[in-house]
Amino acid sequence: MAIKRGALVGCGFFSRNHLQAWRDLGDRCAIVAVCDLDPAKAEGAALEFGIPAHYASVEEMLDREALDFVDIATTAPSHRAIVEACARHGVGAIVQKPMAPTWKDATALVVAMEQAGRPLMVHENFRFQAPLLRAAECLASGMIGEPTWGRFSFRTGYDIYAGQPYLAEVERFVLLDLGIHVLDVARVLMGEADSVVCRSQSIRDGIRGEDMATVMLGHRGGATSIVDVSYASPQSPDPFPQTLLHVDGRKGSIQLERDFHLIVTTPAGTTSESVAPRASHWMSQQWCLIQDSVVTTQRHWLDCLDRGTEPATSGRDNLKTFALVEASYLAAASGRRESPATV
Ligand code: NAD
Ligand code: 89V
Repeated sequence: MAIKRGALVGCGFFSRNHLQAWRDLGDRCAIVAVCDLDPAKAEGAALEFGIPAHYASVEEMLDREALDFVDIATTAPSHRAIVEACARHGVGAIVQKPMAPTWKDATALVVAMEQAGRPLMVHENFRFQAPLLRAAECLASGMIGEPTWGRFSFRTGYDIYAGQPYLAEVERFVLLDLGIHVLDVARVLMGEADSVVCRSQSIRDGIRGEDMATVMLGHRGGATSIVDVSYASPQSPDPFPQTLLHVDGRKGSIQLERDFHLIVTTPAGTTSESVAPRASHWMSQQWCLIQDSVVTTQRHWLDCLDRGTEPATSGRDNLKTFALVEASYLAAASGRRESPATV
């Protein structure tokens, strides 16, 4: 397969993980340009990662570079315009979550890429985390039978505002930033949901949006699940950034506990295994769960480009997760059970 030529837009906090991961995948792709509205950030990333070109304008980059894909690591308000620019230039894109700040923008950017006939993947990396891949594999094997109930929980007091200060300013906060990851995991493990109940809370002083939310999903097969997310849960030790889960099935259960401890109960007995992520030299102890999943996510994108197949977290697929976020906001406001939009 030919080496894929990519460009990264948005050289901020999280982009380093993307650039490190593309470097790990360097036998399959080359990042040939970076872009940031702040030219110093673009130049700094280009220098550090040995990337030949840097730009302050996406349009200029798309005009000048011959690209197989663009990796969009900017924050959500810019995603629609950048994806639409990629669509106009006939270039595929992988875009960070959340795909957009609103349902309207999210659907528009998916349609733009579909009309251009180019691939679009959302960089939704939680379902690609090693422990969650293993839990999904156990469930899919049928060893605990059909899932009947699940709890997917991400609660932390970790100071996320230090790295991502913009999160304090957003009106739609924890459901869109973090709930979107965990709702996606619930979809993958339990199947599609057709009813949503939600309560949200704003706990921390000085933030604009909600930093705690509890969602109850009714899944089409009859199962129920709880997705609870919180950035306002001080604790020690803090499991950040682990998602913990418990799934009951007709024949057993799966529990993912702190420190990557997976416990599976089946009619044959109970087993436990460590499902820790792989850590490589550029990863930090705290973030390696996520950093390792960035490599897995980006590898999946390259696999799909090479094979011409639809990514598991395509724009169209991620709209189904986005619909759960929208329904959660609606349910929190109305106090009623809401139905997610059909995608
Ligand atoms: P950031 O603000 O640190 O960086 C974003 C960069 O994009 C900035 O340097 C900004 O100048 C640049 N930018 C904005 N609009 C642009 C445009 N139109 N053209 C070129 N450059 C532009 O943000 P961040 O914390 O790195 O987050 C980026 C994205 O990554 C967000 O969507 C966030 O939700 C996501 N994120 C995902 C994870 C994860 O685990 N999946 C973790 C952290 C952040
Ligand atoms: O995914 C995110 O954007 C991050 C974090 C992993 C900390 O939740 O906010």
